[in-house]
Amino acid sequence: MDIPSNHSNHDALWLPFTANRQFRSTPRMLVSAHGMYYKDDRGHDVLDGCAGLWCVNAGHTRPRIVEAVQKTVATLDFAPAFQMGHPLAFEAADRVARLAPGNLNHVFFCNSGSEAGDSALKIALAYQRLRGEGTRTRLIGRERGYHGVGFGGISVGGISGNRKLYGTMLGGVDHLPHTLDLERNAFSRGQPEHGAELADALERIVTLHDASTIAAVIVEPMAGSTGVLPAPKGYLKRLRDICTKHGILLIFDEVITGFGRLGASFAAEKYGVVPDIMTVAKGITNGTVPMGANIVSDTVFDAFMQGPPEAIDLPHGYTYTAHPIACAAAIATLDTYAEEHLFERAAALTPYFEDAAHSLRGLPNVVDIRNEGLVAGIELAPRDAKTTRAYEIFDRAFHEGVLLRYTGDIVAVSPPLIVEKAEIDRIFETIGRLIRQVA
Ligand code: PXG
Repeated sequence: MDIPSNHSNHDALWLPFTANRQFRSTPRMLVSAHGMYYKDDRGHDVLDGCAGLWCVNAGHTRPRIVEAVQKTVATLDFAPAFQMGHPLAFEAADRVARLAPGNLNHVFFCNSGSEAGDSALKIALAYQRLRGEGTRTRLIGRERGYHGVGFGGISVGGISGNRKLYGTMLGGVDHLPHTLDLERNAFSRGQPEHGAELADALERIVTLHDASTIAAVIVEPMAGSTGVLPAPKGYLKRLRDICTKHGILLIFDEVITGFGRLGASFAAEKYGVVPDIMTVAKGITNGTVPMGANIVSDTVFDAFMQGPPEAIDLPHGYTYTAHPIACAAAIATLDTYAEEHLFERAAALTPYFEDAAHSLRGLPNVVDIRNEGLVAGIELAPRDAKTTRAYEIFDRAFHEGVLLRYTGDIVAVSPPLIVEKAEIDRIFETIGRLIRQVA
C-alpha cells in the first residue's frame, strides 16, 4: 500500500505534529501490527521501539484485548454515561482504582491524555471552590511539561512551540523551572542526583502570588515527550510536601509513566509519592481504544459529594466517557499486564536496558543519555541545519525497520514491555550506527 494516489483524496488527510509536505515525499506507512512488530506498506517488519506512541505496553494485537473489543462492539456498541451506567464502566473504574496507590480511589473517564489534563485542572479548580477556597484559581505547570493539547494542557505545559500560535490561553498560570541539568547530571542512570532543590521554586511562587490564589500544581513525574527527564532524587517528595503545606493540590500526569513504563504500576508507586489527582491514558487500553482518566483521592472526591444528592456534582464529561469498548479494552489490558507480570518484567529488564542505552556514551555528538524504567533518551548536540540529527536517525531507522521517536535533538526509546533482550540490542545498535552516520 502507498499513499492513495487518487488525486481527489491525496490532500485530504492532515497529520498531527507532522511536516505534512515533507511526509508526502517520503511517507512512512504502517499497515499491520503484531507483538513487537509493525509491518509497513512494503511488507517489511518494523521493530516497535516506542510502543506506538508510548502506549502499546503489552505489545500489539494481543488476543485477550482484541477479543474483548470484538465481543463488546457486537453486544454494547455505545452506552450514554450521563445519568446512565453500564457494568463494564464500573468494573474498569474499580480495576484502575485498585491499581492506583494510596487513597486514589475514584476514577473519572475521558478519551485521551489531553482531556485527562484539562479535566484534572477543572476538578482542581472546582474542588478548591467547593471547600470554600474559591480564590484559589491559579494553576502551576512546569517548563518542558507536556499535558496534551487542550487549552488547559498547553497553558500549564511548558513547550513554547505548542503555545506560541494560540494566543493567551488560560490566565493565571505560572511555571516551575524544568529539571534538566546537563552540567551536573549528564549521563545519570535513573533519577539524577542533583536538583531536588528545584522544587523550592514552588515556595517562591507561593511567596509571589500567595497560597490563597493557587489551586494546583501539575507535573509529569518523568517528563516524556520533551526528551525523557526523570525527576531528580527527592524532587517529587519535596513538591508533595510544599503542596500539602500550602493547601495546593498536586496533580501527577502519568499518561506516559503509568501502567508499567517505569517498572511499577505508576511513578507515584515507584517513588512513594502520592498526588491528589493522577491523569492517565495511553497504556490504560494498551493503545487499542482511545481512553483517558483522572484518578482522584477520597478527599477530592468527597468534596463533590456534599451537595444535595439530586444535584449534578461535577458538570463535566464527554459523549464517549466510559465508552463500553474502551472499558472492555481497559479491563482486558489490565488482565494482560497482570497475567504476564509485565510491570515486574519491565523492572527486571531495566538494568539491561540501561546498560544498552548507556553503551552509546562516547559516540559523536552524544551529550547526554537519560533513562528510567524502559525509557531512554539520547540527546545529541544541535547543529545548524533545518533538520536535526535526531530526525534523520528516526527517519533512517524506520526505513531500516526500527521505529523510534525524536523530539528536537533527542532520540527517545520506550518499547513495549514484552521486549526481548535481543530486540533491545537491535534498537540501540541501530541508533549507535545511525549516530555515526549522521555525525
Ligand atoms: N500528558 C502526557 C505526559 C503525554 O505524554 C498527553 C498528556 C496527551 O495525551 P493525548 O492522548 O491527548 O495525546 C501526553 C501525550 C511523543 C508523544 O512522541 C507524546 C505524546 C503524544 C504524542 C507523541 O513524545 N504524549
